[in-house]
Amino acid sequence: MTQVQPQTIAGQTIQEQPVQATLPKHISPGETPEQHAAFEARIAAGDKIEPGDWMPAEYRRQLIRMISQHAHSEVVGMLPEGEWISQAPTLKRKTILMAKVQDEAGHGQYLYHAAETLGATREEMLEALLTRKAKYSSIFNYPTLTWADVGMIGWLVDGAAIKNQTMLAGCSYGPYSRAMVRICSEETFHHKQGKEMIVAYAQGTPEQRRMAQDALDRWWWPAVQMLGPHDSDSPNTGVLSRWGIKLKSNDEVRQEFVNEHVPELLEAGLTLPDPDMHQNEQGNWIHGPINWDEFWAVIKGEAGLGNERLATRQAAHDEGAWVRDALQAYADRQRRSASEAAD
Ligand code: BYC
Repeated sequence: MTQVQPQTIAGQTIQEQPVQATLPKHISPGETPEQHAAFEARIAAGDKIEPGDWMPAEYRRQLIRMISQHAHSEVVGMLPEGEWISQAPTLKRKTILMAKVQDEAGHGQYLYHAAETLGATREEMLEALLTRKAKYSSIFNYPTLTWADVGMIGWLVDGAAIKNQTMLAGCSYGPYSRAMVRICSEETFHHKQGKEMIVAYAQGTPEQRRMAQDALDRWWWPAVQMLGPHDSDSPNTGVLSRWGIKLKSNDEVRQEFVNEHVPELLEAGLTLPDPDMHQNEQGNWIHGPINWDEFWAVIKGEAGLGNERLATRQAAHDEGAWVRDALQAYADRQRRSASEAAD
């Protein structure tokens, strides 16, 4: 508490009430620095924070924001590839793609459950998605124009996602960290099948090579953007790093992604759509400037397919209402039978 000296105003002595010293932004009203210190000591010791544990309100809010947006990305992320299931060129490619798209639905489920452990309801999260209060990954607002886009999504988008999610597997919140371990092992299969497909086309007929290069030309920059704004423009990284949610910054993860993928794409005989790309003395591949205006326009739905994606999700949500009603009626009946049996 700050001690306040009495003041004399218009001849009267005013004894002001002691005022609460301003607390840092990450400490919410009602929380004490001591509670925060104990919480941060647990994180420093490598403990996982579990659902029933005390946690700062801002830690909870940040996790709900991030995990629910991650869940939305998995679910909306089914749309660009899902469009190609009926047009896959062979039975083998079709079964792989079906398995991949089903995996993404499963990832959405694990993640919605992880966010529910923090007190968010499924209804609130879906409402936030459908009314644009919550974001989902910019990458899924790009169209899949040819079959090669399916392979390029596996190679680049899942490749970028693995870099980010391997880091999140070590995060301080138990349910998110454990979901990431399982998701990453499935993403590894997605990444391998995408790379195998594109390498085959890059070494195939001239038409296949053209298709692979065209897919790289369109997906490279969105994949680089997907890992988030530069650290200098990333308002959430500070507090997420402080609390062991993000163990690496956006630019660090992006550098890992670029370092792994550039040599592999070049080895496949493809050309990066970035005239500034070069390797520096430390061995890092350095990319040219990123078009952040495009990134934000795509997120806001001013460019790309954001409006169509949300309309598709809204239609699926409306058409699925009877399933949710039926599940609710079944759960109510089970509860009634259980309570009648107990009487
Ligand atoms: N798109 O302070 P920042 C998959 C927002 S799906 C849209 O750096 P943060 C797959 C950000 O939300 C895998 N918005 O944020 C599925 C924030 O706005 P709000 C998707 C973005 O959280 C199907 C603002 O920009 N992975 O693998 O520290 C098929 C400032 O950013 C984007 C995840 O979701 C973006 N790309 O860091 C195939 C991973 N980037 O929320 C594959 C979980 C930033 O304050 N999420 N924004 O309004 C994360 O790791 C982090 O949230 C991010 C951003 C690295 C993405």
